[in-house]
Amino acid sequence: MVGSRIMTSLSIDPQDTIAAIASAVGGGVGVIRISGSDAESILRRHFRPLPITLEPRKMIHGWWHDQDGTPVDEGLAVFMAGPRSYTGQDVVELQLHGGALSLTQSLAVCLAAGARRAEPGEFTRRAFLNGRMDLTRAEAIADLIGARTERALDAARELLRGRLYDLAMEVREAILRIRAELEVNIDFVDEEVPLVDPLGLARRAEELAGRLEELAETYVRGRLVRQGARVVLTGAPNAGKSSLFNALLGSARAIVTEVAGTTRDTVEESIEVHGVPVVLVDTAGLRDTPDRIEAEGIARTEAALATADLIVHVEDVSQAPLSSPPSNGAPRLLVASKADLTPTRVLDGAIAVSAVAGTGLSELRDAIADALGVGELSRGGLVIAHERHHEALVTAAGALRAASQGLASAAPPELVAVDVADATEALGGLVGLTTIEDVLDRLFASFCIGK
Ligand SMILES: Nc1nc2c(ncn2[C@@H]2O[C@H](COP(=O)(O)OP(=O)(O)OP(=O)(O)O)[C@@H](O)[C@H]2O)c(=O)[nH]1
Ligand SMILES: [Mg+2]
Repeated sequence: MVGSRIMTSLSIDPQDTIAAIASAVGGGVGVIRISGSDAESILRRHFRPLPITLEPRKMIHGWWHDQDGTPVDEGLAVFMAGPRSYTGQDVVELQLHGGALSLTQSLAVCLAAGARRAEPGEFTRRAFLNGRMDLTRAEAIADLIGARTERALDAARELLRGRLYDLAMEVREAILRIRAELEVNIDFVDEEVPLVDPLGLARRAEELAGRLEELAETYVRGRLVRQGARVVLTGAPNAGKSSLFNALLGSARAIVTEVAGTTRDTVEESIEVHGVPVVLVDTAGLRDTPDRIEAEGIARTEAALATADLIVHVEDVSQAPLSSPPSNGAPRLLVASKADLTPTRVLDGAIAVSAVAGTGLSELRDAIADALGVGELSRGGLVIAHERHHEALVTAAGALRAASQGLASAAPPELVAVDVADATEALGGLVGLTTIEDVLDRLFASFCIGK
């Protein structure tokens, strides 16, 4: 069956040679990366001058030439012999000038020489398949590149340092020991060999489940830190949404006027709230209107609400009530705006904010973080930021709890062994000891090309 073959990290990736532009184009220096058995011969054919014997990891200065021998660009080349390279194969990296057109021409030379254009994440996939890194570290590399806040970067670094890998392997070892002791009870049940105390094993399984569950609980924060959240501002026309949007952003991005119905289109900007990347969305005030443009804006507000992780509903308490907060199932915060003016009414549970005076903004940020479930994010420390990791931890912990219950209630050891094996397998899958191929397809598809 295509796409569901079980593979292990021992399977060696195909030897065909891949190439890609590995840097963001337009910078001063551009990097082309080539990996595979032809990497060295492509370098020999197209880079001059080159010494007779290439010293691995030593930079050489020269010119990159096309198939007719015409110089394409000047730069540096480095050869890394497999298996001591990023992918575990022979790798060549060229540092050329970063222009989009010249890099594209230089890459075309590699393709004409027989290399294939690399798929997104294909270099890292090869690194994983060749045992250069486990699956969690491969994911860390994409996280590191994509991190939008310092907290997200911290989380990616911890993953890249192998913190999750080490913990998963340590717990897996402990489970394998339980499994071995359980085997004694299965194999020697009718003999004179002393059996292992099932209650002791139950306690150990429970303790391991607790460790995994504690880590799994960090997913609420970790997911937010990695993926961010959408916070949508709503309220009646003139409530002060755009003013608040600008105040949170720290710049006059959205148009503010005293005319009700100023904001037509939704406006989005990224801010950071307690380490979480937040996309803040300003919307058109909700009301019945004959104006076709404003009505289209209101339709867009409704579309924005459908994707909100949190709604911040703004009410001008210097005016009579004009609107009630929309509901779409997302959590809601109430803001009493224009706190510098004399309020005409009290809004229970609302955070008083003045966009003009700048008061109440830090309370609002705290409340947004609380409502999203961020809590106080401490620096460092391992947090679970991937659904795949969360699922594996929850599965392993659940299987351990089941094993523990079985042991405590004197269930047949053969049945307990099944749960123990499930827990081992979940942790093995987490680090990539055994991996389904379509998991790899999905995982590496989210990478950028050249990585
Ligand atoms: N005094 C005072 N006036 C404010 C404050 N916030 C907004 N305003 C005024 O209220 C009016 C409407 O503000 P906007 O931010 O455009 O309101 P809005 O909710 O975006 O309105 P629409 O886009 O029309 O839906 C403007 O005249 C603002 O100057 C505030 O904190 N204090
Ligand atoms: Mg507005």
